[in-house]
Amino acid sequence: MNLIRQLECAIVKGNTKKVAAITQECLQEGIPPAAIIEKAILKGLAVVGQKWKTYEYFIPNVLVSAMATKLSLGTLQSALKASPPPTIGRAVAGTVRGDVHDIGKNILLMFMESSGFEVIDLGIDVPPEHFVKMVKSAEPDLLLLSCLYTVTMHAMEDTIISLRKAGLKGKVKTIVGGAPITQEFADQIGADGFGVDAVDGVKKAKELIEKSKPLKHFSSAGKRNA
Ligand code: B12
Repeated sequence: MNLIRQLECAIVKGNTKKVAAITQECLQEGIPPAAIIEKAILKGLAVVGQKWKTYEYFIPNVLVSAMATKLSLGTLQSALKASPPPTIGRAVAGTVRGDVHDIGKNILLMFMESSGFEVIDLGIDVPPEHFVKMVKSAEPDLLLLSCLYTVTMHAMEDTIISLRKAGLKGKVKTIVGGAPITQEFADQIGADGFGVDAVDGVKKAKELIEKSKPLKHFSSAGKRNA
């Protein structure tokens, strides 16, 4: 069985003992991290999702697969951090209130970091007021909101409303994403951008940074003045 297929199986089976070593072997073979994510990790997770739908897997099975995914992503992240590109912007990110899914967000953040974004990850189940607090203190260019559970989609809108109430809506660009999110929903809640996947998310992030560049002023200490 080739390495990519081995990694996919390790994700599906939740093989937390072997997954990091197989990921390392993939890297040593020269397989790019993006290909490892797409061809092994995302494929494995799709199989997990299917098995859950057909009642072959239950929450504990999904949890071990999620744990294996985190170990694999951690190995990829260490490799990517070894040669960081120049910083092009700062982003605050999190999974919205009520939602604990973070695999997709973590993949997006890895892609963001390897594309030159400084990322402040607030984790999962983040209430709107915490996003607001962090936008005030960290002064990011972008706020990245993730959501996977349809029941929590309204928390994205709540977050954007809270930003507006705090007078921050025009100061930070908001990008939303996650399996149930669409461009239509993003427009409806007043987000500045939507990314269908991690690659598209980085593309949208770069576009928004490009557009807002002329408006930004930095002091010599690198802090934004306006
Ligand atoms: C793994 C998983 C879990 C794990 C999560 C572990 C973790 N650390 O994330 C656990 C077991 C904890 C879990 C719990 C639950 N889950 Co769950 N879970 C899944 C599963 C199998 C895979 C999700 C996943 O990681 N996909 C892979 C990632 C990479 O995809 P992604 O998140 O969409 O991300 C990509 C893009 O969307 C995008 N993206 C994501 N975020 C962002 C943000 C921005 C800004 C941008 C630009 C892009 C972007 O980029 C990513 C990479 O390309 C799915 C099934 C499936 N087929 O998706 C169910 C699924 C999402 N879960 C589901 C449910 C119902 C639950 C529970 C309610 C179950 C329960 N009864 O308790 C709880 C939720 C509790 C809560 N309050 O959140 C349902 C949701 C249905 C719905 N109506 O919304 C699904 C669809 C399963 C199903 N078919 O029923 N779950």
